[in-house]
Amino acid sequence: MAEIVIMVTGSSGMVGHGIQLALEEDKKPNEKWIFLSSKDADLRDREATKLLFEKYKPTHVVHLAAKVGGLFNNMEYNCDFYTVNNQMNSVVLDLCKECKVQKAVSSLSTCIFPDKITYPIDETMLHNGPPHFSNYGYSYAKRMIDVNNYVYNDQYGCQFTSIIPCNVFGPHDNFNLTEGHMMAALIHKAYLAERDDQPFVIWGTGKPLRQFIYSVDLGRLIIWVLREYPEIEPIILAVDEEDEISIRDVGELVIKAFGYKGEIVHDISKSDGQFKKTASNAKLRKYLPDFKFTSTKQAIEETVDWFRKNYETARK
Ligand code: NAP
Ligand code: GFB
Repeated sequence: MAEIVIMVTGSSGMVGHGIQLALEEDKKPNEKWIFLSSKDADLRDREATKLLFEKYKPTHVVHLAAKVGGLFNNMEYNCDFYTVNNQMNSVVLDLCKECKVQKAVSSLSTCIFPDKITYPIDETMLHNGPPHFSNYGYSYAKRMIDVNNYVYNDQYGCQFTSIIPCNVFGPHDNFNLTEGHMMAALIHKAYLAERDDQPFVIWGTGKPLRQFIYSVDLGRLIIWVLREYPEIEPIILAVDEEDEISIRDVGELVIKAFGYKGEIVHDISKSDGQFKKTASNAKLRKYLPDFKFTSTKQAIEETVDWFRKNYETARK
């Protein structure tokens, strides 16, 4: 069987580690996986990135590298989120074309869908209106990946596709209290609340709703998309709609995982961001009707356990 070389950009992050953990029980003898981080090259630099393609000669690319952040980080740096991601994505996908990569899988996000939309969201709605104001920079850069996938296929026959994960969390996330996503930030806050006997503060009202996918489950699904998914159109990788959960309920699962019995405080001076972005995984279920997601409760417990053991070295 022909060897395939899979180059994963942005693999030192949370989702990249999810793939590596998932591969531990799903290796194939003819697959050679190359895991890259920004230390290998700044993917905004075409010449440096071209050297990586020449060195590894990938037949497949999983493009995860991105400037990524939570609501509050996005609100403050929309220009950076747009320019950095747009530069990286253009360089990587054009080199995939130039180096005749057989298949490329990039990542979008359910937060980039139109803000005014009907629910549940599905893959056909991606460009049906402007995204939420809080992260329009990131959203438009990510939507251009989808446009790139179609124009490279139309003109060059490239097989480029993308995944649309809901909110992801897990080991190796960015636990920084202001830059990070909510789940990672709440885990860090609960750690400090327990250690320093201080209140556990949830920003906003706690009423917004989110779907959460565990990074290891997402890793399993990305491996499947790379190996089996045949379409150019993106595919939503989200837990079932009925597993959508409020921020407040997530906070309660987090402090329960720590055994913290102290006070929960809501800082309503902070924004709630999007109220909901309920996404349908019907397309995924059509392909993988029996896929089993890790429960959010169990995934939180495993991530809290990881964070306690790795507090000194975790990104925070
Ligand atoms: P992450 O933990 O922040 O990792 C980001 C990765 O990108 C790191 O490996 C980082 O390398 C690399 N990177 C950043 N800038 C780079 C540059 N200029 N050149 C080369 N590499 C660069 O992010 P993540 O949460 O794993 O997200 C991975 C992908 O999933 C992203 O495309 C993101 O949009 C998508 N996604 C994430 C979520 C979520 O909730 N986290 C939801 C939906 C989609 P260093 O470690 O060397 O800095
Ligand atoms: O994960 P998050 O920052 O981003 O979640 P989004 C924000 C929601 O969690 C808001 C509440 O309702 C916040 O009020 N929240 C409560 C907190 N406590 C905290 C906290 O300590 N930190 C944070 N960050 N939020 C992101 C997009 O939207 O979704 C990104 O901005 C990305 O681009 C990501 O795509 C997946 O889920 O609102």
